[in-house]
Amino acid sequence: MTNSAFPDDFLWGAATAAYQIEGSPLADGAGASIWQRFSHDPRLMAAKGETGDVACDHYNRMDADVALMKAIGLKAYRFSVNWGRVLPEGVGRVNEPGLDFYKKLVDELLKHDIEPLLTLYHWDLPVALDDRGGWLNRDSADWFADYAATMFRALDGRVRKWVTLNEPWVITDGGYLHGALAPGHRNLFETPIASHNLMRAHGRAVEIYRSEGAHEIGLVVNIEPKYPASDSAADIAATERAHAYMNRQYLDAALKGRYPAELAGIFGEAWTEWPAEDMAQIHQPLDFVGINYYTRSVVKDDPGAWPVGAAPVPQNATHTTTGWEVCPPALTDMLLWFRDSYGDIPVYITENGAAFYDPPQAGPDGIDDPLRCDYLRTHIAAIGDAIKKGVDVRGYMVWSLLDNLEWSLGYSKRFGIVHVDYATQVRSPKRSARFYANIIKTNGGNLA
Ligand code: PNW
Repeated sequence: MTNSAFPDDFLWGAATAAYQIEGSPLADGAGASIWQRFSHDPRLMAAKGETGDVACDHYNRMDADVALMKAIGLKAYRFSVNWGRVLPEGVGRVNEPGLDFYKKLVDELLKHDIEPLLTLYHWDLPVALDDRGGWLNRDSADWFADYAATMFRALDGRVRKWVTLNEPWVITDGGYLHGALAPGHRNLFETPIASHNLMRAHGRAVEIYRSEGAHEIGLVVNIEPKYPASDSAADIAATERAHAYMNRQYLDAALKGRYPAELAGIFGEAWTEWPAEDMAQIHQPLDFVGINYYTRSVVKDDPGAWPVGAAPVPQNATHTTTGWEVCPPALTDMLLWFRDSYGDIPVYITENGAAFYDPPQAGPDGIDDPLRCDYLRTHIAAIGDAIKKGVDVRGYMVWSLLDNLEWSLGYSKRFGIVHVDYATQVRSPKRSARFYANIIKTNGGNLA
């Protein structure tokens, strides 16, 4: 069976993030990040004692890792920059050795004909800025704009696709509401403030890009489509609230210049109506939107499920080891919803993938991971269905190239298409890497 849905220049790639793979977080003059502090605090880190100190040692193995990307046939690589490597105090002085690491990475990618997608903020805020209030400080939008301008001046042209933020919802829900992610706060009142300043930072960076840069810039959001558990009015209203909180909060702000009306009810006295100038600042034209898709959620009304009043209803389906339901058709639905709600803006699937229990030992053909192969096949087919229905999807980045530090859950959650033995740092492509290589080679034409 062939699937001709994918355009010839479709960008097949893989994604990672700095703190999850690089290691050497303080090397060569880098300033510490909030993930350095969080992972070293046993009260905060669920996987106690697991840190990004070494991770995949990518900081020292970058050349070999790019060669691995080439061997798989990747056309694109999405990575993030650790802000504090470049600006150890978060603002001001540039640390050239830190910036050099990313210049060399981009050179190496281009040398191998792999298109870089650079994410400016994948969660590692410099502690020097967290000590000044981090994302709760209104000045954070200016700090981020200065950092972004430094990166644009260093790399625009060689990097042609820029991402401001990765997943503002996860940053604030995990980092400021529930405390599961850095900086580990649990404060309803802080949450909408941090969200709003992140979006102001996004808007400022895009605005600066229009004067400093010449290519494309966008925002990456995680979208988890919400389905009602029944057709009762209460469950449908709960579904709308969950959807507004998790999915529309950031897309409506960036693409429509307003927050969903539901947020005032969800946050109650913690909600503020923000000035119109702020909303105009956030509402910048974007060249693309990156969407990270992992799962959907079926929800029911539950007043006890604070603060949204919507509780997930477990489904009889395959689940990943992070507890996420595998549901490819929801990815097609979501892409159609995105186009119908926000218009014909180009979309990249900037993350999609799954953690499963892989066999610990490689067989003669490497690590056999049939569930991950099936996950990739069915989700890529779901994207093909959306393209056939007219959604302008331009690329797909599997999460992740390598097994890596799954944030507070540590190293046991393996998302890689390449296995990493953390004791030896040996990389072994899994069957899914070969499977994906074949998808790339046939431009998605062989999904059987
Ligand atoms: C993303 N959720 O995080 C991140 O961008 C990656 O760094 C991470 O490793 C990957 O997905 C796998 O988790 C998410 O609860 C974390 O909906 C949580 C959610 C979504 C994405």
